[in-house]
Amino acid sequence: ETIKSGIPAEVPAVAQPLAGEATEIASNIIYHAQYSPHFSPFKFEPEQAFYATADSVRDRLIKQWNDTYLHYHKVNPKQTYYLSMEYLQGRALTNAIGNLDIQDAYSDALKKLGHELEEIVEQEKDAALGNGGLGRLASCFLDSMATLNLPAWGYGLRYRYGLFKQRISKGGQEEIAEDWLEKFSPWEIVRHDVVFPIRFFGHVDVLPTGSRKWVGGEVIQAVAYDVPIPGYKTKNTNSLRLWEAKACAEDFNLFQFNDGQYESAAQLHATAQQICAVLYPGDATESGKLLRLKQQFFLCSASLQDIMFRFRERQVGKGVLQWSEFPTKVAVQLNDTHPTLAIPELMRLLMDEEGLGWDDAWDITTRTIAYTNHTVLPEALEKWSQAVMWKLLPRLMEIIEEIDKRFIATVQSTRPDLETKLSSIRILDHNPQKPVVRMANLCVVSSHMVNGVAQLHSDILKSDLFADYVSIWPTKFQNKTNGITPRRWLRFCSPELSQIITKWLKTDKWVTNLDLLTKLRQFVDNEELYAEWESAKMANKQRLAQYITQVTNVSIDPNTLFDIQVKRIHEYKRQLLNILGTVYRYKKIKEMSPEERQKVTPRTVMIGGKAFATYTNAKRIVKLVNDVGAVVNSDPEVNSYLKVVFVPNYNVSVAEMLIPGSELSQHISTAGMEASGTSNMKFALNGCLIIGTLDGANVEIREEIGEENFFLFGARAEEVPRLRKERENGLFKPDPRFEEAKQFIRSGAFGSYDYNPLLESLEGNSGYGRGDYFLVGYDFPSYMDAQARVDEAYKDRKRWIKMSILSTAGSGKFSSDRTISQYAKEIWNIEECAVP
Ligand code: GL9
Repeated sequence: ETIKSGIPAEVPAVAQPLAGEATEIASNIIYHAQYSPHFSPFKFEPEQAFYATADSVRDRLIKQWNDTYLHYHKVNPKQTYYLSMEYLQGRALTNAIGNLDIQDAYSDALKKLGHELEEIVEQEKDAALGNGGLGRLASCFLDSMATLNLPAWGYGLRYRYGLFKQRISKGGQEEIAEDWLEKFSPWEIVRHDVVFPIRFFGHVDVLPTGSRKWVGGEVIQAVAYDVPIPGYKTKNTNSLRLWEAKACAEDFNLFQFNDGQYESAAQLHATAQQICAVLYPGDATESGKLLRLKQQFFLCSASLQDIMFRFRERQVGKGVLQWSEFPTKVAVQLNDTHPTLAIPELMRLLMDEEGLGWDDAWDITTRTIAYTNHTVLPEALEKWSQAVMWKLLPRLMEIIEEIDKRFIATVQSTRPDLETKLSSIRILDHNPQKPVVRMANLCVVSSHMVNGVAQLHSDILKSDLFADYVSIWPTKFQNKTNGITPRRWLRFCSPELSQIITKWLKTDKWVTNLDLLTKLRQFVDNEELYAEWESAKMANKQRLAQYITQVTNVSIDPNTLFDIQVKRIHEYKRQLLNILGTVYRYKKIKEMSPEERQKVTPRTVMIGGKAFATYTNAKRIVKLVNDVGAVVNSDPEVNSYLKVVFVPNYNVSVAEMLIPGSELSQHISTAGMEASGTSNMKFALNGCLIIGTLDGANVEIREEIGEENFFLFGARAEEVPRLRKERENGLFKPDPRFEEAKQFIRSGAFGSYDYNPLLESLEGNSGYGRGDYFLVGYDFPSYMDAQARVDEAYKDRKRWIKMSILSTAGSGKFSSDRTISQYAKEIWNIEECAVP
């Protein structure tokens, strides 16, 4: 109590180093509470306790992180650099003390100081520098790279405002800027000594030697902020280097400022600030597009200058600098096309700054760079206006033109049969309406390896999107099925279930060797395991129920089936299928007699996710879910059999609460459209059953856990084009249940909001926003049948628990440790470099 209210007088007593780790930690926390200059030293409320705790954890991280850097520097192994515009890190405290294996000591230490660790970790804001699966994958990869002792770093941008905070009001979703740096982040270390200049605009000069040089324009400085990434129970602590933009003091015009012209005096400072202001600035306007392109180049140029600096530094004393050895020391992985500019930028730096010729630079670039494709959705395949590129990045455009020209020449001389395909496989698209650069094509042509993120997706890339390239480079294309880190997504988010697994396997080695989970199959008929499993799941459901009540004011019953769909709101992910099915269920329960209702499997349907701010139909879906929830939850005839809640502001921390408490989760995208999905893996790992289509990684999850433990429905990917054709030809006959559900919404059962535009997207045979492109109507009947199988299965408690155990037991393949080992061996050619 005294510590909480006013520490100065009491501190020396606590600071007396007594024996025991917890006591040492407690005094270290107190030290930080007193001497870190962030807060008044007289307060020790949960917020101050969090920052002091984080600072004390950071001391340990910095030590390991320095040791790791020095070790890599000495050994000089080949190192991977993961370039990504997005990282969805979430909170770091639980993960850091868990990976450092000092959780208990920290918990005890905080108790001594009058706080509970569980409450303290809640104080941390999520670092949400990403949109969804792609960004979270990058974060899982960082965890696995460190855990596997791989010399591998992440590079990204330090956005001031990450993903928006979602608030739900009468009108639906509202977006609010989320300031994760409002106080400060205890995890980042600013590196004032690591600064690189980044040029925009300007022009290209031809020097007397004939070489070319990009000059003029504006030059912004990239400053490094490092976030230490600890591995699980290892000393290796890698780095996530985030770039921040700033202008130089020389760019501040004192004369103008003193003349009262404040804005023009600091113009470049303002321009610099825009670069890292927000994650994914809206790109509907020309200025928005330009800003996004600036961000991409900023990441690529800063990271490559840094990588080349390090290569040079580590080659010192080894004679003349051999740039041809660069690919034996450096692997660069492009996380989607967002960092494509790394290709022409590496070419530029090698040629214009290091004086190499085209052929040598090209050889080095292509051996260094590899590209991961994360989507086949046409709207996500980046195309940049050639005019904008010439203006912003004139020298890079020259290089891209040359790559395009040489690619065409090679195809023409070696593959005359591809002449007719050239216009679609070349990099530049010179169509007169809007000439563009096709970034995916640039990536495929310039990378030594290209991979998809689940087997089905990789197959589709080979047979469809990149088919012509496969005929040119048959061995360039690979699959690397995504994975998730078992630390954050089981060990730390569900200590209850983890303990049971450890007890039955008689080891906790599964945390780094997830395949060991298959051994749970031996006990799949053991009553004692069933009882423990069920009570752990129940504890997680209770925790979740409390959370839901706290954020939505809806009370939910932990004895009902917890059915969850959480992910970005998108028409292809088909939250609309879920809510239409739920509406139908509601209507049927309402029509039942009280006796019939007794046979219903009671459910709580939870849907959560953010809609992109300008995606109208996605926002209508959010509103519909909320409107349905309001009616169903207040209907006394039905609400003990069905509740519908929209979980607001879905993010990493919310996921850590929802997933352990889930029993059924929905992964119901139109087949062929979800490249992989990764939350499906998290749910399965936590013993949650999946209702899903044969899409993305669902296919492999079903293979691993057994088809009898997976509620499958819906069209297959190869049927989709035919089904769309048939529909266009007016051959589709909707199921009466589907019509009934839509009609019920139209009748105003869920309020007076006009849902016609949304429902019309599911109707008609074709046309923009019509024609049910995502086949909700086609899949509806088989979806309802699968849901009926779910209801039946849930009634048989033993059968359900058995399926739940088998889900966890079959999830070993989906560890990101497995994914990263495959990247390391089959793409990067890097090896473990453990810090002794
Ligand atoms: C995505 C795919 O849509 C997912 O299916 C995949 O699991 C992840 C990671 O590979 O990548 N591609 C993509 O652009 N996003 C993905 O989630 N989108 C967002 O991250 C918002």
